[in-house]
Amino acid sequence: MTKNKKLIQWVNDVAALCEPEYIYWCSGTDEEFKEMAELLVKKGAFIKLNKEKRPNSYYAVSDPTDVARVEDKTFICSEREEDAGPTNNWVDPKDMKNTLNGLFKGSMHGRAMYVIPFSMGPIGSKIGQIGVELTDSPYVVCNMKIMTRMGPEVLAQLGEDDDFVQCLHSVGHPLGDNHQDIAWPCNRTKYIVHFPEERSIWSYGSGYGGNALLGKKCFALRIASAMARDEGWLAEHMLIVGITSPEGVKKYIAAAFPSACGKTNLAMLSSALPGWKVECVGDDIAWMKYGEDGRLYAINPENGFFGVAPGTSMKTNPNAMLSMTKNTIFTNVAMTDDRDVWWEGMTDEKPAHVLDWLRRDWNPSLHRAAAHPNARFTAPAKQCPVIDPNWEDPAGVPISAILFGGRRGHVIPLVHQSLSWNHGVFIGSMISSETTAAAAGTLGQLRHDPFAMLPFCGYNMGDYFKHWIDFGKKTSADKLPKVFYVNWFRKGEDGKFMWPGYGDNIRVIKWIFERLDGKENYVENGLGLVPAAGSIDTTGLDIPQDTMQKLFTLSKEDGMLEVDEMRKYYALFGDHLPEELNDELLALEARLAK
Ligand code: O2Y
Ligand code: MN
Repeated sequence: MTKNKKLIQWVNDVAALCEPEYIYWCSGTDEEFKEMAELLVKKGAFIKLNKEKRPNSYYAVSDPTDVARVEDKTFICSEREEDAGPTNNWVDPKDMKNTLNGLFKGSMHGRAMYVIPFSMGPIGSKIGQIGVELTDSPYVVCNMKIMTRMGPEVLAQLGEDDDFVQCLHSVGHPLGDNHQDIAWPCNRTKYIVHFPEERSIWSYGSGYGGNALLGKKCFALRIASAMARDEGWLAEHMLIVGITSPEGVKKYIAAAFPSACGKTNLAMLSSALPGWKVECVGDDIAWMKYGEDGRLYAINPENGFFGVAPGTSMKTNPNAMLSMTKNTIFTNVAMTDDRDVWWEGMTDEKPAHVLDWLRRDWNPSLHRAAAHPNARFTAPAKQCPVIDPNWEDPAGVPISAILFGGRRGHVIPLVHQSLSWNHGVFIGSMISSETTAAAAGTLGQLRHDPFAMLPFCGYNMGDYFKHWIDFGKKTSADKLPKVFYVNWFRKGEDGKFMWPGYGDNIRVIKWIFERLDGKENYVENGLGLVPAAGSIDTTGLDIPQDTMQKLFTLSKEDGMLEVDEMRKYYALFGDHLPEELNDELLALEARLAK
């Protein structure tokens, strides 16, 4: 157990509120995972997959109403509304606590309350943080075991008086005398609530993904971004990769893309260019602090991948496929007749029969998907064949470049480099992307997603921009990472993607690598520095030169429309918009007008 007084008090207070049948302190061992998984098998919540094909792996399907993050039910309840800002839902914290106390009262009746002590980041890392999740969901316990470092070592690290992030979760489905449990308990009423000043999270009604695995989006991004603002570091929605050139030079890159824009694919990229190697530190979240040498160091706070299954295959992401061969939980995919998993895009040929994610018989003649588009695999990061040797270095890895990107069919070039740090912050604030199935809501609509943090910033986005501007002043310009914007998704007149993407993205990374070494391989267009003609290595690629050219064209008219749109967007932030960003907008307008 623990001697931490705040933890003991909090566990007692929550137990008094939620009235669970008993309290269980998780050890985080492999044996516990197996016991918990077997319990879920008995409840009908897990199916054990074929042990010859997927050892120690399980299959779950959720309630059809509980399949994605619920952004409209996600709240940042800061003391002042202004501190949540115009991009977050806000309710007065006292009112929200009243609502939540009502909902959580007795919400764990008939269930265990699991205490999950977890570390985000290698235990003992100065960049890492500790949290404790209290949950009534054994599915969450199993997933947290994969996604975080969990168990008594964390409690030992915590000490008697240390603070930790309080993460309270209930599926909101108490069991009364006459109520049988169901495979995926949840509640139509959902609240994902953050109290940034208290560093606490209350999540009610959902058992799925980022709504329920509270170490991930709720803690590692929303609460951590507020901590990072207060303490002078960065908590970002970024993958981290190590890139080694054929000459054996290695550099680390962090990259922010909106949800389901291929972060996991880039994080594990298998290079189309001989001699180039990509190794994965993390696929979703980066925490970054300055080291004593003035450079920026990043850790992956997570211990596993919660990746999108549909579209993942041995062609698109072999390393992800190989990461999930064992010890993996699959949610909302389809199950084959020999108790393995399948999803759209996994194989060229579709299986003749599967059970779909709604447990219905499915065959290829039915014109509907067998897996939910946001179906997920939860797999240990250490199983990734290209996991970076330094991925658990408590000191982090030194970051040489930051990439921003989005899913943009038009206008935004394949790659461009910022002209300065402040201009880099400007292009991060400029990200907009077509929406995907990762969050509940309409698909395919263009929305602003600055720094890919729109759903994840735990405070006023205008202040977040300012934090980035100020952050760049804390070291010398030569030590700051260089900033780039990439767009793999530009389409031609025929509506097809012009760039092949996936393993060929290494060609763009190679250009970036050369820029980091100071190669003069660029020209200026209005947006920033773009590759000079012929400076992207297209060896072995069947791509016409005029397509390569079109990947970088920017008409004055399109550029000016972007400026107008950004001006409207910036107006949302009022006084909170740093003047440096307004200056960058005016400078862009002037460059385009030339
Ligand atoms: O959390 C979910 O339910 C799906 S969304 C997600 C999952 C893993 C990594 N990133 C995301 C995201 O929305 O960015
Ligand atoms: Mn993400």
